[in-house]
Amino acid sequence: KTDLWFTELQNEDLTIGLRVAKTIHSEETPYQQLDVYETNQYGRLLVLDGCVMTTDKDEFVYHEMLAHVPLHTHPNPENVLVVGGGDGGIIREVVKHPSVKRAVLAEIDGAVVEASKKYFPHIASGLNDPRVDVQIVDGIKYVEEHANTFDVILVDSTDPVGPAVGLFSKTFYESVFDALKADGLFAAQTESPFVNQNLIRRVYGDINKTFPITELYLAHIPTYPTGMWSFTMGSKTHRPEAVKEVRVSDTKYYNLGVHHAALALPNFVKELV
Ligand code: AG3
Repeated sequence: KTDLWFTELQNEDLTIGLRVAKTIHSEETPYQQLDVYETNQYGRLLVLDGCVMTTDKDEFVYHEMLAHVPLHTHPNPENVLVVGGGDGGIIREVVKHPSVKRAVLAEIDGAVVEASKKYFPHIASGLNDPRVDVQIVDGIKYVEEHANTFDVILVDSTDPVGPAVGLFSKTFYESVFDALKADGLFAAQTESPFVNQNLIRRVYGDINKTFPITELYLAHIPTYPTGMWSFTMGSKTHRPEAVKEVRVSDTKYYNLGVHHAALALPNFVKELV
C-alpha cells in the first residue's frame, strides 16, 4: 500500500481522506484543476479543484437520485437538459427513460467530458446515445437562449464557489423557469444539510419564489461532505408525491420506495425549508 492520501478539505474544519493506490491523470483545464486517482476503497475518483466529483463505487447514488426523482415526477419527459455534469453520469440515467427524445448536455469544460470518456467509460457511456447532444458551452447562457424548450432540466454542478456560483443564483432559477415548458420542472444538487444550512435555506427560498412547487429531497453519498446530500426541485405543476410507478429497471439505488422516502425530511432539515 502507498502512503499517499487524497484529502478533500470539505470546509476549514472537516476533511475526507482516501488512500491513493495510483495517480491516473492530472491537468489544469482552462476552468479548473482536474485529477483522477485510483483508490483502494472507492475505485476511481474524479476530482475538480480538490473536491470529490464522483467515484466508481458510489456514483450511482448521486446520478440516479438527481435524474430519476425529477424524471419520474414529469409524466412524459421528452426534452431534457443537463447543465454541468460533464462526466455523463446524469445523461446515462436520463437516456434510460424511453420517453426521452432528446437530451442536451451543456457543460462548460470539455476537458471533463474527455477525461470521463477515457477514465470512467461506464459513467460516460450514455454520451454515445444518438438522442444525446453534447454542447461545450456556458450553461447559464444556454438556458437564457432556450425559452420554453425543455420538460426537465437537471443541474449537476460543482460547489457554489468558482465556475458554479452563477448556477446557485435566483436569476439563474428564473431563466430555468423560462427555459421550461408550461408543465416543466427542474432539480439541482444543493449540498449537505449538515454543513451548508445557509445555502440550502437561501436556495430553497429563491426557488420557492420562482416556482409554484418546491421540494427538497435527500440521499446518502458516502464520499461527499458528511455523506448526507440534498437536492432541490422546482416544478410548475407536477408533484413528486404523485409518482405511482417506476419506468426504469436497471437502477442500484432508486426505486418507488426510495423515491417517496427521499422526500421525507428529518426535523432539522425541515427547519431549513
Ligand atoms: N457534482 C458535484 C457535487 C458536489 C460535491 N461537492 C464536494 N465534494 N465538495 C458531481 C458531479 C457528478 N456528476
